Amino acid sequence: MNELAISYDTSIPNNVGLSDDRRLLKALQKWHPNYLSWWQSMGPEGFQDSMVYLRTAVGVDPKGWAKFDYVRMPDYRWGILLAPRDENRTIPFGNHLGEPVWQDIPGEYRSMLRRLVVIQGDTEPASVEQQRFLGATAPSLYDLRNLFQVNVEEARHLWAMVYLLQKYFGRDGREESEDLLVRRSGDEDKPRMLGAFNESTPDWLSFFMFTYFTDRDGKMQLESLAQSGFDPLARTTRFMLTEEAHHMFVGESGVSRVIQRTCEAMNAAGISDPNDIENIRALGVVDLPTLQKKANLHYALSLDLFGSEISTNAANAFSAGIKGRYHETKIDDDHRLLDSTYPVLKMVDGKPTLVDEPALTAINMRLRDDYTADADKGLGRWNKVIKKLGVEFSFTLPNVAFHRAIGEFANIQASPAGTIIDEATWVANYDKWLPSSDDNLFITSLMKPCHEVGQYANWIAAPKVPINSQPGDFEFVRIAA
Ligand code: BYC
Ligand code: FE
Ligand code: FE
Repeated sequence: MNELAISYDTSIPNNVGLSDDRRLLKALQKWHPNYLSWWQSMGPEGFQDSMVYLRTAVGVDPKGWAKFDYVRMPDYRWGILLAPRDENRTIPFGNHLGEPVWQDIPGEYRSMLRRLVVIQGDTEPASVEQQRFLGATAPSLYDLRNLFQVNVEEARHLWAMVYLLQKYFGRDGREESEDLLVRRSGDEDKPRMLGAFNESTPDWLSFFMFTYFTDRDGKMQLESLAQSGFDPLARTTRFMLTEEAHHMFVGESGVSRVIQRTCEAMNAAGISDPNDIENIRALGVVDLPTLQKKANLHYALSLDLFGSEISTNAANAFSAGIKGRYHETKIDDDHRLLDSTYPVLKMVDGKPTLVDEPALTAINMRLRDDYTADADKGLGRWNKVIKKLGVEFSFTLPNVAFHRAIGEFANIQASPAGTIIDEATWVANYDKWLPSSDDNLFITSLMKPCHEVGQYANWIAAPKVPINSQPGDFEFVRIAA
């Protein structure tokens, strides 16, 4: 079988030989209508009959894996695609270091793997649910198309995890697959599993911040799972990462375009003080301090997705060879972490302090540090846009102790600068650090659809980067009447 090509000989495009595995094919075909009814009821609201200029994966060859064409979203070909198999691959870390990777699940690690696959799978449809009302207020057809591109691909990521569950976890896997369609983002009785995926994504600034910060947690987690000794998981997540890059691009370029528009409007109006909020807002653009507050919120929510700084779950998954570290094979150490340490930020005598801890239990902390470094780079690029336009302002990531719900800092309050503060100080200041109800009202007031070809809402600049060489005035969505 040519793993680089996709077969279309069943209703589910795939490069996993589905037509030779009747049992699995049957299980997936049984799940498929339930999936479609989830998409119809919880996927993008409206636009289901519109023709959207979408990228569809048609192979896994890094040199050319996608084609672009107009598709109605319900007709999108959600496929099962795994990166090509490397016959000589060995487990790159943990107690089984150097052994050939597993093509099947070792019995002793079954429940650990199942939990990780289910958690990963849960986040994908959750994000689609969170974003389902955004189409109505899209600032352009270009942005509308990008939203739907992200949505169909997150839904494909659900397929990726459901494939693993149904192929390798038997009856349990089939039950978990059904449950993935039952939980709902933000639902009181059946919420999604992780905190950030039960928050709402009420406006386009949230969407851009989410795809910048939260999809980047996705990248880090998928990179760690891409190292897995369970080869089907590694290969699945590797291909997901190919799609993931676009999601973070949508976030980074989206925020960048908002910044650009704000600075240009300030310059045109002769406003130099970025804190002259009232006059800046009167121009119908988003003041930079409000964007910083949005970034504070989404960064803090995303940090929570790394779990506790010290975690035996993470240590066990590493030792078992199930979940590695970011760029595991490029790290210069023993890849077993038997007696090394890692500096962990902990509360000591009421102050955040770096303490050396066994590296094995500090895996989550390490990944979170790698995430922070990765996330910080985009802020540097945003700041360049501001500087170039001559405005004096720069974005900074808040301290990791700020506004946390998981781990060392869950029970304290800290300022964005990282000073531990009492409850009264927090209450007196949080509207300065996080979007206030006034800020949200203002943002909501800007969220009017701009669905004219080649037009962009006043608060966002036209894009610089085309989609598949199509410029900003291309008809990215043909909206059905
Ligand atoms: N919310 O040992 P601990 C993506 C629970 S995003 C609620 O500290 P562990 C995407 C934890 O479950 C990537 N509960 O943590 C992005 C545990 O509970 P149990 C998604 C939380 O297990 C955008 C207890 O606290 N993928 O793809 O080392 C759009 C103690 O846990 C949270 C993954 O996350 C929380 N935030 O690490 C679309 C990869 N944090 O089991 C998609 C798979 C912790 O004791 N998941 N808890 O009842 C994992 O690797 C790990 O489960 C976590 C947590 C990193 C999430
Ligand atoms: Fe995803
Ligand atoms: Fe994503």
